[in-house]
Amino acid sequence: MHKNKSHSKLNTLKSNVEKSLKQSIKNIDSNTHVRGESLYVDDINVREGTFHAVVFDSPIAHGKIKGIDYSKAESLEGVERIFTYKDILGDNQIGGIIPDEHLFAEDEVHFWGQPIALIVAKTELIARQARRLINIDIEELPVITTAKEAKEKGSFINAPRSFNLGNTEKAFNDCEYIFEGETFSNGQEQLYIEAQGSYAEPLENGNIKITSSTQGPTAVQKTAARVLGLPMHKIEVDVTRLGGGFGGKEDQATPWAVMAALATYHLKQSVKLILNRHDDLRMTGKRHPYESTYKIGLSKDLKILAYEVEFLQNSGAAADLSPAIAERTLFHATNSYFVKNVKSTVHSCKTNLPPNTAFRGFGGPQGMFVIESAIAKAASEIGVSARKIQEINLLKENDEFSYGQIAKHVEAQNSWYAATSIFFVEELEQEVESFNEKNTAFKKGLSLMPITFGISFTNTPMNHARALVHIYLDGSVGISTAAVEMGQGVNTKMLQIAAKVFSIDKSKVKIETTNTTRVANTSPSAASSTADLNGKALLKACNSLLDRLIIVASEDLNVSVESITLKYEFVYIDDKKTNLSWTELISKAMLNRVALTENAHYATPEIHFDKTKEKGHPFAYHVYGTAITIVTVDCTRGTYEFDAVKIVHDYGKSMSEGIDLGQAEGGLVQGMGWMTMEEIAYGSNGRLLSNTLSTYKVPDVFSVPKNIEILPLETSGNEMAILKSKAVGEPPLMYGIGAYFAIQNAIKAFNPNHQLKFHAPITPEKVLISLYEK
Ligand code: LUZ
Ligand code: MOS
Repeated sequence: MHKNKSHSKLNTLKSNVEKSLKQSIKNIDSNTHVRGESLYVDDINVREGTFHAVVFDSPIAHGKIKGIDYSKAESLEGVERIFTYKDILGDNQIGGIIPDEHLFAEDEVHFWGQPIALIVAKTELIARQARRLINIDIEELPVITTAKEAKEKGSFINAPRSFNLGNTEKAFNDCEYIFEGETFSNGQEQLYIEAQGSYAEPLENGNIKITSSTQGPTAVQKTAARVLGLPMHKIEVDVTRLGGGFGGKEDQATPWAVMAALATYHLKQSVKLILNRHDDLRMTGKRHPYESTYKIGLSKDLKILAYEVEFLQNSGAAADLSPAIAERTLFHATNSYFVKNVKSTVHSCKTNLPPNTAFRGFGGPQGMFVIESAIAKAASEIGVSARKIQEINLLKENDEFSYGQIAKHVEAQNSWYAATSIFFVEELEQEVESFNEKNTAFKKGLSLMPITFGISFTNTPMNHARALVHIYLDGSVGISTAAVEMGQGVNTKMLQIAAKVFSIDKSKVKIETTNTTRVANTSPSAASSTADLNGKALLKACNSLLDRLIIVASEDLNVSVESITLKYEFVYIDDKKTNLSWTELISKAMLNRVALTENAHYATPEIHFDKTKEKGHPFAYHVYGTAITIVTVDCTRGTYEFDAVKIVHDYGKSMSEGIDLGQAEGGLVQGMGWMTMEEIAYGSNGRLLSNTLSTYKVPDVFSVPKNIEILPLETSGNEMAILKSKAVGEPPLMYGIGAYFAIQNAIKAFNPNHQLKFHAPITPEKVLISLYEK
């Protein structure tokens, strides 16, 4: 075997990664974060006399409101006013994709935690005390909490969608093996460290400024204008930064911002509305739980010939982003595999849960879990390793996705073979096997998880961005884009782009807040696309300014434009340094009355999608990778610890290795949490039971893998990505799916009678039951 060679290659790669990490730029926010100086909504200096607001919400999941008595609450000392739907001058409507959601409930409530009124008082404490004094009389109506029940009762958000390729019915006739089954994956709480919040202030002439912890400033502006009955230009939305979003603030930061703005409009005084953790957990939607059924057919040589899948998405009580999320589930239903015959359908099922919403991966992980389950089932029944089926079916160049896009620059096999060879998977498998032979109380399990994730908003018209660049007369630079910094490091990437184009020190570049008056009509920071879209717009703006400055320099130095370059804050002629510095060049440009401001627009080229045919080319490119996960299960207790996760990830040509590694590690662990320990529970009455951090457990330092190794795939990158550095926000989350199957393999090693179940998360309780199942 090539054991030694492979191990020395691994060591070389690891030391290369360490070297590039040392040289890699540090997150520009790291100093203020560590010192506690970063400004979130709740840190902004408020005006004197600012009011504080608390939301009064539905105490049941479905009912008719018979009457509400606010009188006791209103008469509490310090309560200024209580706002309901009756105070709305525009539309009581916040639905984005489908107009099906009220800001404040009118006659009916549809989920536990649905906002009914806003209590505005001198302090938050008084508003909370007032909330307890409100008496509501509601007639209870039947409650639906599961997608299956909704489907049986015909309760849907919209019509189902289907992506189809080839002819599955015919293909099943040619299959040697056919397996069917059911899967369930639960929801997931975004659990941003900073809860939802907003601060609204009155400006002159009835204008309002909202500071919001939102991924989508334009959505806040648009919705506030609609609810208040104002033109959009009267609403300014500003975002400093977010303490995490994870999708939970793509759509669902909006209501709190609009409520604060509504109160500000009426009171002509600033109003702050910050949810506490308990209110946030109860009132906001989460990742969608999915109940799915599949049928998979394989040939004798383990080619997947046909795959049928039906997804039941638990959408909650209103559409929110559910239709878009359902669509992305279909886009990723076959994960990293080429399947010639696919029939996939998704139903967005309307239930009495808070409207479920975006969460890192956006329906993709739910789709991938089902095909990985189908493969695990087939492997177990046929008696081969899942790895074999996965490997044989990996996507290749020019394969067709079910949605018509032809796969180009495919790295599915490259990342797979890189991971299996660099990390020597056969040796790892042997170690697991020999451990399992020697031990009875503990068993190990290993799994592989390839990922393929499409980059672009699936809704083509959303793939655009703008950047506004000012060079000030002292040579310092200010940059505005639509990118929202939520801890992912996008501001650092934006700064790198400007510093690189102008060849100036990063201390000369400032990234401004995200503000709708500077950059308008924006898409949210989402879909892993923020750095690509905003970065490409910024690159364009900076390059236009650079062209202009080069002309100034060439005229000043009396040489041709072609001979001029800017390097390390000096002008060079044919690679020879001149005495003309960046700062002097800017002064000369000012004297010559050259514009030092530029605004540029970028729209992703080549992409399109036809929803009437469900075919097209929706993605700019795909991100690939492969994870190897090894777990040890304690067979007495049902608990488990992850020995290692070893990944080869396709970063393209990373522009910020440290930031990208942080995204990859964070995504992995978040995905593992979804698959293993994060258990959302609702009562049959629709009440959230996992409503505290003691009953909803997310990964901590004790539950992360003991060893995480993430190596970059050697690749030339992709031109559609910013500086060839591929999108990294969401794809790594899906490596976490491997955790489920690693645990399942360990259970099988202990209990050969175990009938595979695909019901995530695979909590220690479920593991224990499976270990001793007869
Ligand atoms: N948001 C969105 C997303 O509106 N469209 C998308 O395609 C998407 N994908 C991932 C995450 N958020
Ligand atoms: Mo999203 S799930 O807000 O990229």
